[in-house]
Amino acid sequence: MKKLLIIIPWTGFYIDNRDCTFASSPERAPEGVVGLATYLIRNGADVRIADTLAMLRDNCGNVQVTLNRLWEICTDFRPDVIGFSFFTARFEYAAQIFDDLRARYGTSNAPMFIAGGVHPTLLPQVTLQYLPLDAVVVGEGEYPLLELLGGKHPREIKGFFLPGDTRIVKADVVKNLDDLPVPDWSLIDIAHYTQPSYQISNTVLHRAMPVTFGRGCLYRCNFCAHNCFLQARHHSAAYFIHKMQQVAGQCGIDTFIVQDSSIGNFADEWQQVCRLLIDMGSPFHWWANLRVNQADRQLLLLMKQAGCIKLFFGFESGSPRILERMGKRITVEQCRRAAKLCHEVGIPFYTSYIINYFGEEEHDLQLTEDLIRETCPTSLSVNTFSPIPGSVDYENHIHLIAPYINTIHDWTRLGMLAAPLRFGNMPEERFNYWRLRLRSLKQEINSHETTP
Ligand code: B12
Ligand code: SF4
Repeated sequence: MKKLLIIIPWTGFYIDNRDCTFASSPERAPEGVVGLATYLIRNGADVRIADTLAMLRDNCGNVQVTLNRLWEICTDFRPDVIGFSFFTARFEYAAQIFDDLRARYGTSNAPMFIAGGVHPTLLPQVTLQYLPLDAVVVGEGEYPLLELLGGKHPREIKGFFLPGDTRIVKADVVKNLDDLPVPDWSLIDIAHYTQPSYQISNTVLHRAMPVTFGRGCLYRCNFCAHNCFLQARHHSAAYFIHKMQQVAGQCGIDTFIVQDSSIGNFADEWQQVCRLLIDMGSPFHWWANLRVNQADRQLLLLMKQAGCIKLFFGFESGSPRILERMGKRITVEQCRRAAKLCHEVGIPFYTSYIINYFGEEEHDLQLTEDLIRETCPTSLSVNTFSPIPGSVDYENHIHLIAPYINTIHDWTRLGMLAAPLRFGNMPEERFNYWRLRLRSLKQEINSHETTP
């Protein structure tokens, strides 16, 4: 079998950043890549992960030192294939690393260079335009990579997209997630990722690891790319409990981030998970995302008993008109009800909002402020809208975005939700006023999280 090195690119935040402490600026551990590598290894492949994000942090933001270290890994491991894994926010940094490696390898003895993940899947041609790779993989990586490492030519493998190709064929998805092994976290630096961090755990510090119950989402909100290629599926309850136990043992933690789109998408199965946890004496703390229309008292009571210490809701806007435009399929009344239930049941809850949406008026932002004040979440985040690749809004408004995309850095800005585009109906100074005003509510209300 061929040898594969998967590279996780860094993010711009850490470049030259000597001061960042883990508690203020951490990352969540990369479960997707670690799970993928574990699957390939269990099937006989020799795979390593070069987590340049953790490496750059350890090197106090020094890119050159990190690239030298990466080169040492390459010369020591001698991979046949180097695969980059990235979403749009890290496109630019994947290119930076690729350019460096290509120059170091020269033309002879270079491994095959490929890429996979959200961005190469959504935009294979754009990926190849900026990164002259040998191929990209469209869709889930498990099956195509196993075939490649087993010796098949990429042309014969479903999911591979090569330079010059015009037809995109997605790789087959893993239908039964229970067929996948539990991620082997020893493939990356466990100690690094289990440091307590505010970014990971918000207002109260926890040592927590991610754990995914299902892939994809049942919804398709216009601004979101969550189900861009991941068909919705989930583990069985028994497998998921086994996964939690294994990860807790491997990483020495008892707290989990259930990073699914919404655990309410699979409410019956999630209740089974909760009952199994309760039967075990609720040994773990965990938090998860939930859509407001899926919140009900019974579910919340059960989840609390099963170790749920907080919930995350996308309230998105206090304006019914804007919610409608977003295709979110929730109502302001459902937001109020979800908040009320959390207060009554005693589960801290975090809400997020999107501003700068199409046709937004100051009046809509006032309604969002009213909703925040009325529902009094434990904490909140206010995100500026950008139409990210993979979303309906990207597909429908590419003509508005295209003039602003001239370099690879512009792609990264778009992926970071930082495109310099205003979609609301108000002058820039009024938009800035509202952004600061809504964000400042976080300080006002963020004083009452209950620790478990
Ligand atoms: C967990 C997560 C995070 C974690 C990342 C943890 C980590 N280190 O991996 C955190 C919280 C840090 C994060 C941050 C952000 N995220 Co995020 N995140 C996710 C989430 C919810 C799950 C990712 C996941 O594990 N998926 C499941 C696994 C199985 O899929 P996967 O990782 O893509 O891997 C599979 C394939 O892609 C492929 N594959 C992956 N790598 C490779 C490599 C090779 C070589 C090959 C062949 C195949 C391959 O095989 C894998 C197994 O099947 C996704 C939603 C989603 N649907 O993916 C959003 C998502 C990726 N995030 C998104 C966004 C926008 C962001 C942020 C910009 C948000 C923000 N406001 O700041 C930031 C960017 C931060 C940064 N600077 O990089 C968008 C990306 C859209 C896009 N076009 O890029 C998504 C799709 C969510 C959404 N709602 O739209 N995110
Ligand atoms: S916003 Fe939430 S519910 Fe809507 S598509 Fe994205 S993950 Fe699914």
